[in-house]
Amino acid sequence: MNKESTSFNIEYHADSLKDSTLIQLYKNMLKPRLIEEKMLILLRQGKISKWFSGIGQEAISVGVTMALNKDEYILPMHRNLGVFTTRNIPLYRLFGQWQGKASGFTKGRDRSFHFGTQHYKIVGMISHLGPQLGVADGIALASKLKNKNEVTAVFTGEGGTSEGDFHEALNVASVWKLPVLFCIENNGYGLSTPTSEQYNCKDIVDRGLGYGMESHIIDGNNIIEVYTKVKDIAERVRVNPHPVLIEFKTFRMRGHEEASGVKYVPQELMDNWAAKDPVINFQSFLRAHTILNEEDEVTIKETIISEINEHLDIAFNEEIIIPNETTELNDVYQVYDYQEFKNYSEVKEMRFIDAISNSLKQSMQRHDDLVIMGQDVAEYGGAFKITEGFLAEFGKDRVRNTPICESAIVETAMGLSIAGMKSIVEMQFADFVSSGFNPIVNYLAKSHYRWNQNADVVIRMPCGGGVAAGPFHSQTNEAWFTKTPGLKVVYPSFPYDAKGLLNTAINDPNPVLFFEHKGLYRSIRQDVPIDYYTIPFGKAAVLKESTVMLQ
Ligand SMILES: Cc1ncc(C[n+]2csc(CCOP(=O)(O)OP(=O)(O)O)c2C)c(N)n1
Repeated sequence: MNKESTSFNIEYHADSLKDSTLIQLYKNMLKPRLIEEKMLILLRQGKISKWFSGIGQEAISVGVTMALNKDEYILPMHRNLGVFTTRNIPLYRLFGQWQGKASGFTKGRDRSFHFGTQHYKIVGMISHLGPQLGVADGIALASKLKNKNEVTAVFTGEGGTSEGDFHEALNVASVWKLPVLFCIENNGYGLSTPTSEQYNCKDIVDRGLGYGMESHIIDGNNIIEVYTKVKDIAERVRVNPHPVLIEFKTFRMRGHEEASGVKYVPQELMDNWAAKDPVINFQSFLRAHTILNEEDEVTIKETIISEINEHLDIAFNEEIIIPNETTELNDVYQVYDYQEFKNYSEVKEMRFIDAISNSLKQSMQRHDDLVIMGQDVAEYGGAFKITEGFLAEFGKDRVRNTPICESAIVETAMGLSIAGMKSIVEMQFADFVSSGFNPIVNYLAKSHYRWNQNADVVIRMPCGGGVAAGPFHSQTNEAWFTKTPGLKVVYPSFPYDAKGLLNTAINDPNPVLFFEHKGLYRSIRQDVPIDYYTIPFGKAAVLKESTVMLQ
């Protein structure tokens, strides 16, 4: 039978798809719907405390996830339960996560969707919404540098598109031709804010034009359209890496979270969109085309419901976590097994700036997967010429000029780390780190504590003054970071220390802010080993011994 249909509220063109694929799409949409229905009951019974609903938006999560390969990263939001279930995460682990149990992914530290899992190639959001868009850039950059022919899909709501992170991430992806699918779920409201108060253009994809980016509008309630179009886009992007902006038109059928309700949404809108329910319409379509009969429908539903109940039992019966201070503290940083290198012979007098440049060069030679990113660091050699000549030796892939977008570049560095690469970000001046502050203190600093994901990133911070450069080119702002758990802050005073400590910072898999006082760059000199060496963090150098006792 011809699998075309216009007799429903949604027009399906399913001729190119096998019946088995259609049934799988249906099952994958039904599962998050049934889980949510159960969660709403548990919420009313007081057995769970909060819920962010994606009811009515299942076709987007499921269609995108099924269009991607298992090894390709997806960065979902709070309404994308279908991403997690379609990647087949055992349900008890998801329930355990929401109940703060050990079978979840964050050791009970965040009972929400704020987690990732390398096993399922899912990188969950942080509350601040926008930063994950730049993280997707980093994952896609790693894929491109390693010629993996993979795409990365990242989600945001239309509300999130108002954040600077969105614009920075799109711009970087476009300039660097990164294989990212930016998936915007335009569901009408950001909490209580309607689209008319969120942006002032007809469609959000119109913005793609400004970034020189391929863009599409897709009916987000039509599972066939989502799946087939995203599949086609992903296939093209794998062979020809470039970013694509996709706006999925859909609607948020419940409150922002359950407690806040939908009083501010006109009833007519709710009714119109209820008629376009992605699960009910697709089910009717499958039934009308005898791809699904009543008996199968009942069996599928019962199977999912018993799976949900069985896994809920496991999660509810799991002991609660008794917090333990040592475990909490130990998880803030990834354990780093410091490796000492001190077999050097020859020394050479170096200025502070030469010692840093020398460390960067030797580290680039040692670590094939190390990338340097910053404004004007390539041909120009950086504002202080520290990376002069690097482009010729290491090439444009690894020595990367960036647009002026501190947030997106810090986020890209995080993405590189998720994909197993190392990076150094040069802040042109430490003062400008304020434009990349959020991802540093909320993403890089907290990832290991949240879900065991390290941020193998060094952020170089040329700081300090003494040259009458005013309050925007001379701050010594290390105190902004020393109070944030999860970061390491290093601030050397001598050329010998600068080289050894920077080498250690680059080897350390944790995020390190490396402060370089500009007043020292060309004013002090010291004998520094020519060979590679390291100095451990947190151990004072003995500069002078004394026998005089202080009273
Ligand atoms: C930086 C930041 N500001 C505000 C919030 C509070 N907040 C959480 S979700 C949300 C609405 C998001 O709307 P949208 O991006 O359209 O996604 P939707 O919830 O509609 O799926 C707001 C305002 C936040 N989490 N982060």
